[in-house]
Amino acid sequence: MSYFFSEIEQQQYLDDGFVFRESQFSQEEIISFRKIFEATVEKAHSISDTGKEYFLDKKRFVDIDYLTLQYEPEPHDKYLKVIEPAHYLHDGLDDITSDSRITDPIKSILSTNEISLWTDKLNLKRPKVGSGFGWHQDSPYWVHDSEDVESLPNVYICLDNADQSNGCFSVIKGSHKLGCLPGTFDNSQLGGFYTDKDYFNIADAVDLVASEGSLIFFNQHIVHGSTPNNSDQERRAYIVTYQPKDRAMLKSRKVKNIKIV
Ligand SMILES: O=C(O)CCC(=O)C(=O)O
Repeated sequence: MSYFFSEIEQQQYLDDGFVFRESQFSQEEIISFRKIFEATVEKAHSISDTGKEYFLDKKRFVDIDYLTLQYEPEPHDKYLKVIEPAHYLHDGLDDITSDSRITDPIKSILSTNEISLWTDKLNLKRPKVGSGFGWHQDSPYWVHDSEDVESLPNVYICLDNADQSNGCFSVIKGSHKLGCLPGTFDNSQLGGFYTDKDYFNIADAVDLVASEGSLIFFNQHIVHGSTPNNSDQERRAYIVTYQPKDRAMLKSRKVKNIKIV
């Protein structure tokens, strides 16, 4: 079975900057993914004390070797928000990143059969405490470290049903065509990473209401974000970014080619 993009999807990716595939994994697989996700979170908590703590805009971060843990802002600063890169903490994540339902469409986007990992992260967004992600692009974070920022497609794997109430993923349709956009200037430390709202059209925002097991393939330049999780439901996501084979990963500068299955 292969899962490459159809011509229509290929065109959609070019035109809109994303392709949404509903319910790609079975209930059993989702349960197994969640177990891996939560074991990874537990592992991250268990080693957090060994890392170097710092604060940016009052948000707490911990670096442990190549790993960065980002915590929710106060008063929820005991809760993890993001773990990146996550695959160091659990071997089970390797099976997910090499699953052909995920990698075939990435191969379609990159027009190559051989790919490697750029980075991967777990976004936790816990019930009632999970904060949002302001509108931003990923490319400005990566442009100085990647040898080719044009070749870094992402996939967002939905581990829970998500809608507006728990902060589903949202994109500005078509904004990937604008390339790397200017950040905001508000004297904060992280402001430069949020996209200046004068450079995109908020009317083009699409909330990607998704059921668990859905996949969202999205371009590294697309402006995206999400609102806080004010509900009592989880909204967990695993986001993986790929590149052509034999290229160094974002943080470690090691190469992690994806095995061909
Ligand atoms: O998890 C989300 O809703 C957004 C994540 C995101 O924008 C990011 O990790 O760059």
